Amino acid sequence: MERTFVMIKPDGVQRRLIGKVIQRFEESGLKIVAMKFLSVPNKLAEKHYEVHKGKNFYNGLIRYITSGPVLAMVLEGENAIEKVRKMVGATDPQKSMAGTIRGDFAQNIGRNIIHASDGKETAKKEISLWFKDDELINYEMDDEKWIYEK
Ligand code: IDP
Ligand code: MG
Repeated sequence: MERTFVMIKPDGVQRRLIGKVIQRFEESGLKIVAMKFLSVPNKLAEKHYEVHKGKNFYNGLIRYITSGPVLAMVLEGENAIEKVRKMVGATDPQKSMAGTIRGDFAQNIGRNIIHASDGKETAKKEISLWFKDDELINYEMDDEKWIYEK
């Protein structure tokens, strides 16, 4: 099992898309192991997007992500990192496939409603940046034997 960090960005919250987005993850069989609704402090935003520092969209990106509350979560499942990235779709909603979250709910690269970790290293880093160890809940889902071959 693998864990990944996912965040519904301020535009996703403002557009009341939280329920629809989470429904997709739940229905796919992914398990929620942590969740938190928060206003992102500047420092956290800067750490989260540290790799983009210096790029022309960086300042706008920090303003965007701190512009209103976000829903941060950790999802767990088989191959969860890649699975969630596929469900989220390409960074630019003009290029994301229909059927993906960005493809279905977004129009513009600067307002693409959701974040998801892009690899094992970033997932590990982002989960520990956004959540304390004791905020990650270990538990069994009763339908796991129907989701996975066990
Ligand atoms: P990702 O979110 O799909 O991993 P990244 O390339 O890591 O995409 O970029 C992080 C975020 O920065 C994007 O989700 C988007 O919000 C923003 N971003 C990336 N490229 C641009 C751009 O060219 N203009 C405006 N915002 C951008
Ligand atoms: Mg990224």
